[in-house]
Amino acid sequence: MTLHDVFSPSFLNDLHIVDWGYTEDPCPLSFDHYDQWVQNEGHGPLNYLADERKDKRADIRHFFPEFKSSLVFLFSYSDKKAQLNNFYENNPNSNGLKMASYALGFQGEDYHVKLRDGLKQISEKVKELYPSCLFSYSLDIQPVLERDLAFRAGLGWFGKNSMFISRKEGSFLMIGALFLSEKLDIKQKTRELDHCGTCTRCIDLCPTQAIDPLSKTLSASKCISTYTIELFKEDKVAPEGMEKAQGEIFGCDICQDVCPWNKKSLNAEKELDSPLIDFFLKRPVENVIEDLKGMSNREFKRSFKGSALERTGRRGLLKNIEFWQ
Ligand code: B12
Ligand code: SF4
Ligand code: SF4
Repeated sequence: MTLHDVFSPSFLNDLHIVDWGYTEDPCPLSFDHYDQWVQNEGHGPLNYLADERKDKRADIRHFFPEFKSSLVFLFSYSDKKAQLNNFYENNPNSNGLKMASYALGFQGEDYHVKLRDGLKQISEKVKELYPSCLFSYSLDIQPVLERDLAFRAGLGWFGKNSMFISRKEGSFLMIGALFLSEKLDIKQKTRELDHCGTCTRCIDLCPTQAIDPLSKTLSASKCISTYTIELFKEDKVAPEGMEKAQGEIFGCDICQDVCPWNKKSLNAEKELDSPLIDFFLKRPVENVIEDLKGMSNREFKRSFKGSALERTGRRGLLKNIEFWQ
């Protein structure tokens, strides 16, 4: 039995994994690129990218000293993206507000929890083959440059919109990785080339002009995603140009929606059924606001527990929705 047998298509499919790769390289190729971005204040209000955790990202061994190898996984939510587009375009009850599609992926559960469980299941399988192996993992919040890690594992490239793109799967993907204290008997994939070519759609169509085409990074303070997910208080000023966007109340998918690499992987087979849609996207906006105002923070937490929206909270969402009134 090898790892390739363990990672059968049905096992991976159940965990929403559409591709995976392997690398033994603990150091990002683009740390200097990231460091320069921080020096240029690209991180804006996201202080956790610029404080003492910045240098930790230079080497996975700062985070997991036993590191010898990593298995990197691409978790897709493009099915939900397709259903959400279908809802916006065809459902007469759509109130015009929009939500980042990852919030609806993975059965509507916060991916930090849902995909962590998936990574745990995988580590248990790997442990059957490598019983003395130690494990750690990275899934968004750890001090790891995950796009670079996925690049080192040969799974895709960095688009000009700074998204990590897979030729086969597009960019509606989350990246999750397991770190192991042993090397595995797996051949590393060849690193991917840049396939953006002369396209500039994401740069041209970002409403707030947040993308720097040369460095393929964003100015986080100009990005709607920062404003609508990371800034929780009502007194924050929205980025200039946000009024040209499309009703975003949690995250922003625009620079992915316009990317040609996302066209072929989207296929809406089923209707979207989600309590987040029912509450936020189907009712008159005044009713949504009224209900959020009438709730306590605790009631909000209880109603949306386990979803990605819990992070931004009641006040943050009210700030975002009122922007569109
Ligand atoms: C901070 C953060 C944000 C910030 C800043 C985003 C940014 N682009 O920097 C904000 C809040 C804006 C944000 C928004 C979103 N985010 Co976010 N975010 C992160 C986080 C926590 C850190 C990213 C970071 O370090 N940024 C600093 C920049 C400089 O680094 P970077 O983005 O990794 O980019 C690298 C490449 O650009 C590379 N590079 C560019 N050119 C070249 C050329 C060469 C030759 C080389 C070698 C490298 C290279 O160098 C950079 C440094 O390594 C990661 C999770 C993680 N731990 O990595 C998730 C992550 C990037 N986010 C993710 C997602 C899904 C989103 C959103 C789509 C959510 C939404 N719908 O609103 C948006 C997308 C916005 C966008 N276009 O990037 C996913 C992206 C998956 C993917 N397919 O790329 C990640 C990886 C989380 C995860 N575990 O899946 N995010
Ligand atoms: S997520 Fe939205 S605001 Fe941010 S860079 Fe992409 S299009 Fe621009
Ligand atoms: S829209 Fe064009 S330039 Fe932007 S990431 Fe996609 S292919 Fe690259």
